[in-house]
Amino acid sequence: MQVTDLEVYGITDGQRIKTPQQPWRKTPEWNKKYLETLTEEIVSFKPCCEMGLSEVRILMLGPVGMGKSSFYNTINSVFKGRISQSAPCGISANGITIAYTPYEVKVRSGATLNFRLCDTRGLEVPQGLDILECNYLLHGNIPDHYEFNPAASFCPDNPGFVHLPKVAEKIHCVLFVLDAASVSDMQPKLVEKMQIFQRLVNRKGIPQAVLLTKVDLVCQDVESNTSNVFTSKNIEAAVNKVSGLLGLPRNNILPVKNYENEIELDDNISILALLAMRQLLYFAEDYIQVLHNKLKVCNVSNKKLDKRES
Ligand SMILES: Nc1nc2c(ncn2[C@@H]2O[C@H](COP(=O)(O)OP(=O)(O)O)[C@@H](O)[C@H]2O)c(=O)[nH]1
Ligand SMILES: [Mg+2]
Repeated sequence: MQVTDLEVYGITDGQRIKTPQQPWRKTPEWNKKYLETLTEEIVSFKPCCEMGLSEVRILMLGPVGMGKSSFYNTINSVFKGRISQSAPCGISANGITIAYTPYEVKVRSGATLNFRLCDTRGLEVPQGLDILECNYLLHGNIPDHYEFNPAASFCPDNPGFVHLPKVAEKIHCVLFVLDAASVSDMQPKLVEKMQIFQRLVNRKGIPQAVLLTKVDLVCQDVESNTSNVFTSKNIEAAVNKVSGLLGLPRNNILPVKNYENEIELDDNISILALLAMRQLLYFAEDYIQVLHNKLKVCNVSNKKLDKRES
């Protein structure tokens, strides 16, 4: 007998149970304590105070309907302690989101957390956000709440163009949002557009990650319990696929299941969303550290130049 695939089952009380699979990404045990730990870490997140930066901006980019606005709603729900839908979401031909909105997240006491999830117009081909607009967004030139005009690109002549953006108005991490169900048959033109955007983000040295939404739609085990996400072969395959497609390390691909049908919070959905959120804050924090070090070097060399000139 040649064994090519072996699954081991145990029998308990006459029921057939499957032995647990090895996770493809390890995390501590998912329970209330872990949820509290993640929550506290995110609440206590503080970007570099030496640079006078009190909050970081994470820009969500991706095609319409992928779950960008829903991700903000999910994170906001976790901290609000109830399902919340402040960002309009749903399905519409050209997308429901047309404005640049840096959403804040508040805890129950009313305190605001030190990051903003920036929602914006979808990335469509041939329409949608264009590369120049993306550049202005990254650079902080586009004012908060600006409504994109599908008939004309944003340009420096637009009223409200921020000519000298502060570090706090720039983007500190880019989050490409894709849904797990559609990654296997993405339009080549769309992939190409995303890669062009990626090159721009890379050139600016801004960290990037991918949020892989709707994991409940590609695996029944995950649909029935979100905590199965890191043992699901389908989700692992989707993560590998996106990692190859966009040339990013696998730990930059963050699976989530957004709140969309639920009317009560679910600890497992919340834990997965917070794991993604914490990772994004780590990326932004590392970037700001690099910026800070660069500024220090620039200041030292400027001082040397000043001395030589005087
Ligand atoms: N099943 C499922 N549906 C989702 C998930 N995230 C978002 N959706 C649904 O996908 C649709 C589009 O979401 P939306 O947040 O408006 O996408 P956006 O255009 O990227 O902002 C909505 O009907 C959501 O309810 C998810 O994780 N699972
Ligand atoms: Mg939206």
